[in-house]
This record gives sequence, C-alpha cells and structure tokens, in this order.
Amino acid sequence: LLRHDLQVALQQGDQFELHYQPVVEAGSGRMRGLEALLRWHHPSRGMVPPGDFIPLAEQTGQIIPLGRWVLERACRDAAELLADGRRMLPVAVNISSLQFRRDGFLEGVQQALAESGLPPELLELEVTESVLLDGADQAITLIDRLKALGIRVALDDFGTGFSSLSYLRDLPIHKVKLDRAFIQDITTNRSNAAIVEGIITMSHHMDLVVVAEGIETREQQQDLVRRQCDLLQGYRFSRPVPLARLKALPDRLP
Ligand code: G
Ligand code: G
Ligand code: MN
Ligand code: NA
Repeated sequence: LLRHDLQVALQQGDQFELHYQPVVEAGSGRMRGLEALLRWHHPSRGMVPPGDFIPLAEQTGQIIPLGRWVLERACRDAAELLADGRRMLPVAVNISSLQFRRDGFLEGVQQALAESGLPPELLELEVTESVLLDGADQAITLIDRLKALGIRVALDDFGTGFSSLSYLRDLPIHKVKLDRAFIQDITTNRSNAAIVEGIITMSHHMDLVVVAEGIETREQQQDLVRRQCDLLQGYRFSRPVPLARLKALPDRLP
C-alpha cells in the first residue's frame, strides 16, 4: 500500500519536502553547512518518517527517482541561499548505496549542479560504508571522480554497522560523521568517549574533517570541543527545519 502511495507521491512531487539541519563549527556555534533531510507529507497518514519509506524505496527501486528529486531540490535550494547573498553554505545530501552504485549516478549529479548553477564545492554527498558492498574499487574510483569535480564525500554513520577502520584509509573521502549513538552518553560512558577521541585523532592524522551528530546538550558540545571535534550537528543547535525557517536562523547557534 505504501509502495503505491510512494509511486503517486513521486508522480505528483509536492508531497515531499526537504528540511535542513545546520552543521556548526564546534567552538563558536557558527553555521558552516547544512544536511538535507527528506520529509514525506502523506495525504492521509501525515508525516511519514524517512526511516519508514527509504528502506521500502530501496527495495522497490523507487529510491532512484526519489534520490534524484532530493539531489535536484537540494542543489536548487542551496543555489537559492547562495543567491540570497547572506550565506555560502555547503549542502550535504544523503545518498543511498543503491543510488550511488547505479550507472549514471555521476552524470545525474553533474546535471543537478548544471541545472541549479550550484558550484560543485557547495555540494557534499553522504554515503555509508555499504557503498563498498560489492566492489570497493568501483566506489573508490567514483569518489575520486566526484572529488576531481570538486564535490566532497562524507562517510555517514561512522562507527556503527560494519564500519571498518580501513575504510577511512581506503576511501578518498573528505569528512567522517560520527554516529549519534556514540555521542548520546559521551559525558558518562568512558568507552564511547574513548572511541570518539580515537576516531577524531585518527581522522585528523588522515586530514579528514570530523563531524559529531546528535549533539543535544551544552555538556556534549563542551566535551567534543575539548576533544578537538571540528563540526557539530544536533538538536542543541537546531532541528531540521524547512528552508524558509533556515533562512531566518541566526549565523551563530543556539
Ligand atoms: O530525520 P531523520 O529521521 O531525517 O532521517 C532518518 C534517516 O533517513 C537517516 O538515516 C537519514 O540518513 C535518512 N535520510 C533522510 N533523508 C534522506 C534522503 O534524502 N535520502 C536518503 N537516502 N536517506 C535519507
Ligand atoms: O543517518 P543520518 O545521520 O543521516 O540521520 C540523521 C538523523 O538524525 C535524522 O533523523 C535527524 O533528524 C536526526 N537527528 C539530528 N540531530 C539529532 C539530535 O540531536 N538528536 C536526535 N535524537 N536525533 C537527531
Ligand atoms: Mn546523514
Ligand atoms: Na549519521
């Protein structure tokens, strides 16, 4: 049923919306980037969270047109922010592994950039380690090609799932995003604190930028500043918000 509804939504287009969550500089709270997060306003069920329909869209292949829509909209919105003149913020788009590995992905990205006029340096793609699933070499080649175009790639949800430390070494990525599972209890759980500290140190030695996700408290922020984390994201600074509300946020959060 949801599958059919998703098909209708894809044809109509106006049931989807992107919300944007700020990513801030750890110490100052200054806005340094955005992550685009997909929202589906279902005509009868109301808001369906992405966790409920992204896996379905991956199963049915609908993630391809859906992912394309997200990419195009995010590029247009970021170009609009740039044109407004007040802010030059890179926008990060979550890319499903299926979408990433599909023929023509790179061309689709280039097209979204060309149509929106967004400079490639302002687009970031968030992938998870599952892009390596069948064929690490292919993923590495693709990331290299994106990089050559000026597009950055971040490794999302790092530290959970099947993340291997060797991915940090082998993938030509720009940034690592620490999963919020490590952040939640960082001020009380010494093991999680040790893992976070280790990943930050290691990433910096590899010239990778580190983002911690799911920051909700001032204590968590202070802890991560002390551990030299570069960027932070979480409800402490802002929830994901529609573009209009994002535009109204101050440059410095919270
Ligand atoms: O706010 P949050 O509920 O938005 O997101 C839940 C999950 O859905 C996260 O893992 C996030 O990466 C994923 N997600 C959100 N938006 C998108 C999107 O546009 N594409 C893909 N592939 N995943 C997304
Ligand atoms: O997997 P990914 O990192 O793309 O998912 C981001 C998800 O995390 C989104 O669902 C977003 O709404 C959620 N999120 C962002 N900030 C916070 C936070 O501070 N606390 C919690 N619990 N969730 C958050
Ligand atoms: Mn993400
Ligand atoms: Na994440």
